[in-house]
Amino acid sequence: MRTISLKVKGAAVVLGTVVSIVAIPGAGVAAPAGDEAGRRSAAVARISANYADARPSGPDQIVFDGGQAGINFASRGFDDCLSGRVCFWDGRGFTGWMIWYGPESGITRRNFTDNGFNDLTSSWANRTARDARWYYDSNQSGTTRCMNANHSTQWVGDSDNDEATSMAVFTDNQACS
Ligand SMILES: [Ca+2]
Ligand SMILES: [Ca+2]
Repeated sequence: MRTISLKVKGAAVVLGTVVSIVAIPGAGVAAPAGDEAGRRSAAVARISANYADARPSGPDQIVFDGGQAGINFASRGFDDCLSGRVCFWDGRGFTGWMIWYGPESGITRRNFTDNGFNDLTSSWANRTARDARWYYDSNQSGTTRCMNANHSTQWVGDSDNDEATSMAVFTDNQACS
């Protein structure tokens, strides 16, 4: 009886630890919710002030170039990337900060350095009918990875993590593979 009781207790402790690990990171930052909201509003203010054509669009969003691009600072998942857009997330699994470009007909080449999103990408979605690429360096140079039309990846992998500096969207779905 005593042994069983101890085992149950041990299991409860382990379960409690697992729950804590899952609950704390949330968007990948071990900070209370209030601090996270403060960090987001500071980022909105900083990027709005420092980048051309940027303006706040709600507490957690910035749009650039009159709506041709934007950052959602509190993305919860893939569905935040609307159809017709190409999106890049700071976090794995389509979470955290998300920069988007669209609509499809208006996207060509972009430098993430123009939008305060340099070297952050950990997951992406190409929700257009056109192939696209992202690049390690500015102006579509350096190591590059294909983003096939209507594809996404939840994790770019250790070696490609936080490297993306520019991107391009092509005119059809045959440009890369
Ligand atoms: Ca990242
Ligand atoms: Ca880079």
